[in-house]
Amino acid sequence: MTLPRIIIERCHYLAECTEEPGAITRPFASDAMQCAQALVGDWMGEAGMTVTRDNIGNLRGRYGGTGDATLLLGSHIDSVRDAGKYDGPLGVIVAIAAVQRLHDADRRLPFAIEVLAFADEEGLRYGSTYLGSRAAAGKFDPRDLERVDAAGIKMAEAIRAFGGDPERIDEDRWRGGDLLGYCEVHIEQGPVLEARGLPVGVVSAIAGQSRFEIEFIGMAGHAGTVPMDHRRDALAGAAEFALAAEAAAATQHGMVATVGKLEVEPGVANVIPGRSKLTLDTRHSDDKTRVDVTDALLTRAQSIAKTRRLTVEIRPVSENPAVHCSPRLVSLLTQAVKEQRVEPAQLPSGAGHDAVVMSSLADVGILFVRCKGGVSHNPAESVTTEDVAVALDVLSRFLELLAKQ
Ligand code: HGY
Ligand code: MN
Ligand code: MN
Repeated sequence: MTLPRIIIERCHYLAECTEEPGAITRPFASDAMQCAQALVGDWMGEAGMTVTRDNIGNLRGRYGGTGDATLLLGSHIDSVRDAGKYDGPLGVIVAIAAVQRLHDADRRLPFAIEVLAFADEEGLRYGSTYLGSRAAAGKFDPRDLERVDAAGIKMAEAIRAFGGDPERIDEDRWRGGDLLGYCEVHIEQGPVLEARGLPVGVVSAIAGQSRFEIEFIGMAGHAGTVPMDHRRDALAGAAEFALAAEAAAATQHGMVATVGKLEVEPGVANVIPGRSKLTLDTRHSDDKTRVDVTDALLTRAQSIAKTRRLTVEIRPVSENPAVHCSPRLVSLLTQAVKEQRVEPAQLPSGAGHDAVVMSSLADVGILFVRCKGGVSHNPAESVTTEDVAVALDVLSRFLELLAKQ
């Protein structure tokens, strides 16, 4: 079986590691993650890598070189709920395959390669993004250890149960000497490459992202007896806010705003909702635009609460400024794409990636792979073996070009 075919097969194997039979849901520090790491660890070993797991739970495969510097490759192997097979895993498995090629040819490059399978990029379990890459980049916020999941389990406990030591996450930061950069292969999760008939593209920049938790507090009451003008309906407030977020984003080219999660209490048909908790995710490639629209939305939340006689609590969850990929890595990736006789397209990423955090540690580059209909965060996510073959050849060529520098 060819390596590209093996890559696709491995993404399918990894999809079996889930907390929800019939769907792909692989949260941070879960049994599903243990299952995935057992597979990825084996594949790293087969490619001649030494495999370690750090305290936050990242899996790290190292393939030595003849020089002291290291190139980092990788992506994440956690998922959103009811995810696709490729968001994250494709990048890790293509990176392992590129090392496999070197190992099979008994080749060592003038630098080491370390493949990082990050433990939590999506933030599904604890709401905070990039836990794995933050630990590796020395940007982990210990206050996150206090976060509690839906089952009431603190992050510190989850890390301990998973085999890590929450007191020693600081030791996960990269201490391996000079870095040549961090390069991530990832599905595009958008429609551009498909529209242009291209198998791969090189990412120019990653949009900035703000994430908030917003809670509206009103008054639970009897659905049959409280007149409409006496109500303090927390869900109606949240609904008005969600539509305001949609409208605000629509007025700014390139802006997106999403209310992705909404919890309602007590969540009973004949009770006026007393509390509603929602998430707000705003993004734009220009940080000032993102911050201005987001600030206006938070002010709108206050005015909605005032008009509806609600109280509102606004809690920041995370903020990541826009990140520009390294011109050096962009140019090497572009050269490698050209050598596959593919038109080298450059495009921005609306999705966040571990490269956002890794950019604090090293130059970053991302190679996008076309995905069908641009669909992602959805079980319908799909790529072709042919496009994966191009991506693998581009990555292999990128390694050679880097070795020549
Ligand atoms: O939300 C994102 O952009 C990424 O999938 N974590
Ligand atoms: Mn994702
Ligand atoms: Mn991803």
